[in-house]
Amino acid sequence: MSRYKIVTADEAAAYVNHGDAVGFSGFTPAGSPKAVPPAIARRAEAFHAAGKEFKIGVYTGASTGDSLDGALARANAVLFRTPYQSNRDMRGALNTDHVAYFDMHLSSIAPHLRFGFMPKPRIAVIEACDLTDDGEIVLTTGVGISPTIANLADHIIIELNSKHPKALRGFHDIFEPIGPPNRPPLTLMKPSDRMGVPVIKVDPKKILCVVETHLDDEVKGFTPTDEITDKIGKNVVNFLAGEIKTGRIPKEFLPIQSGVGNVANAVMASLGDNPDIPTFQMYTEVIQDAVIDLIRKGKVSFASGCSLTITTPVLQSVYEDLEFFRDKLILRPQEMSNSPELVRRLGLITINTALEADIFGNVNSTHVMGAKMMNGIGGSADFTRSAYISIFTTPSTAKGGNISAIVPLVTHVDQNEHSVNVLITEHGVADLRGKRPIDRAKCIIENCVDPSYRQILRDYLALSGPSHTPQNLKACFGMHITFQETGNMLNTDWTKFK
Ligand code: 0RQ
Repeated sequence: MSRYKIVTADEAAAYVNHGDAVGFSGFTPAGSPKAVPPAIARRAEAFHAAGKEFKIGVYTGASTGDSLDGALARANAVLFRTPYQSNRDMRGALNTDHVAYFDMHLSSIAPHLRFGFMPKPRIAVIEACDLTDDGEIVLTTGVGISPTIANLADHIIIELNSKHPKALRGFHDIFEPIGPPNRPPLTLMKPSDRMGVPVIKVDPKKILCVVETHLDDEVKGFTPTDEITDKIGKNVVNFLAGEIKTGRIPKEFLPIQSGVGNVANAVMASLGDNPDIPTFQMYTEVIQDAVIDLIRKGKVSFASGCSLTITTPVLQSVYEDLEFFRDKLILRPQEMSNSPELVRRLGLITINTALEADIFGNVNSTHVMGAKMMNGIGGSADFTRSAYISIFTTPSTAKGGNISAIVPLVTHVDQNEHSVNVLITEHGVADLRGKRPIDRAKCIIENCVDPSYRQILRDYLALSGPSHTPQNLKACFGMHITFQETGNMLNTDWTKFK
C-alpha cells in the first residue's frame, strides 16, 4: 500500500475529464464506489456553474447505489449509461432523454467492451477491501465488470473501503475468457467449482491514487412479504415440487437462479420453507438476504453469484461469521455468473419477474406502457434463454387492480414466447411447455389472470378468426389504451377497437 498516493475523493475526481468513459466496480449497490462518484458529480456541477460542459459515459456491472447513479444523474453529468439502473433520478433522466441509456444483457457488457463495440473506459473506479504493492486488488461485495475495466482502462482509482474485511480475499473467482476464434470452454461443472484466481492483478503503475473510505453498501431493505408475494412463492414451490415428483426435475434438484426485487426475495423464502424441496445450490447473479438465511438453515448448501446484495445488518452478520461462509459462497464476474454456456450446462431453474406478460407467453420486464424504462433487462435473458426450466412470476394486477399484468400483447418484448416455459401469479401456474399459442392463451387466462380480467381476455381471443396466433392488430393494445384514457383496464370495451 505504501507505494500509492492517498488522496481525497475530490482530488481523485479531478483526474476525470469531460467526455471520459468511466467504468465503475460493483454489481447492484454491492461493491459500487461511493465516494468518488459524488465527487465527480460535484466537479460536474462546478463546471456547469462556470458555463462549461462536463459529462461522462458510465459503465457499471448493473444498478448501483444512489451515490453513483443518483448523484451523477442529479448533477446532469451523464453522457451515456449502460447496462442497467434502478435509480429514481437516473430513471427520470433517461426517460426524458437527458441521458443516452442503452439496455444490455449483463453477460454481454464485458466482452463487448473488450471487442471494442463501445468506447473503451479511460478510467476505472474500483472499490476494494485490500490492495497490495504489486497491484493485487481484492474486491468487496460485487464483482460485476471489474476485471475487464481494470484491464482496459488507462488509469485506475481505488476506493479502499475498511467497512469490508481484508479476509474477503478468497471469496472471489476472477476469470476473463479469451475471445473467439478458438475460445476454450468454461469448465465449471457445478456451482462450487472455480476457474480463476482470488484477485484482480494489474500493473501497479496504472493505479493513479487511492481514496480511503468507510462506507456501507447502499442496499435497500425489502418490503415484507404480503399475501400476494406469499401466494406466488407457494405456487412456484408447489410447481417445482410437482416436477420433482414426476421426475421432470432430477430428485437431487437443480441449481436455482433467482432475479431481483421483492417478489424474488419472497420466492426464495418460500423455497426454503417447503420440506418437498431438497437442499439445493444457487447459481445466480444477485444473492439477496433470503439466501443467507437459507445457507444458515442448511437449505442452501452453496451459492455462486456476482454480488452479495444484502442489507447492512445481514452483511455484518456474515462478516462476523466469515469462516462459516467461506466454503459456501463465491462471487464471480458477470460474464461467468450469467454465462449462457454455464446456465445450459448446469441446468438452471431460473425464476425472474415480469412487469407484464401476454396471453401467448411473451414477457416485458422493462418498459411501462411500452415507453418508460423501469430498470433494464438485467441478467434475466442471459438465464431465461438457456434455462432447464424458465419461470416468470408477477402479481396478476398492478396499481390497485387498475392494470392487468396479463394483456393480449406485451408493449415491449424482453423474453419471447419461445423462451418462457412457465408463468406464475398469485392465482396459479401456467405451464406453457409443449403448447401451441391458443392453448397457452387459454392456460394463462384460466390459471394466472385475475378473475376480474378473465372475461375481457376470453373476449379478446374471440375477436380473431382461426389462425396460429389469434392476435387482433386493431385491438391488441386496447387494454393499455383504455388504461391511458380512463385509468382502468377493466373499462376495456372491445367494440371500440373493431
Ligand atoms: O411501481 O413502485 O410505483 O408501485 O412496477 O413492481 O411489484 O414492486 O416489482 O420489485 O419485483 O420488480 C420487473 C421491475 C419487478 C424487476 C421488475 C409497477 C409496480 C411498481 C415495481 P411502484 P414490483 P419488483 C436479475 C434479473 C428485470 C431485470 C431482471 C426487474 C413497480 O424484477 O427490474 O429480471 N426485472 N434481472 O406498481 C405498469 C405494469 C406493472 C407496473 C408492475 N404491468 N404496468 N406498472 N408495475 N407491473 C437481477 C439483475 O439483473 C441485476
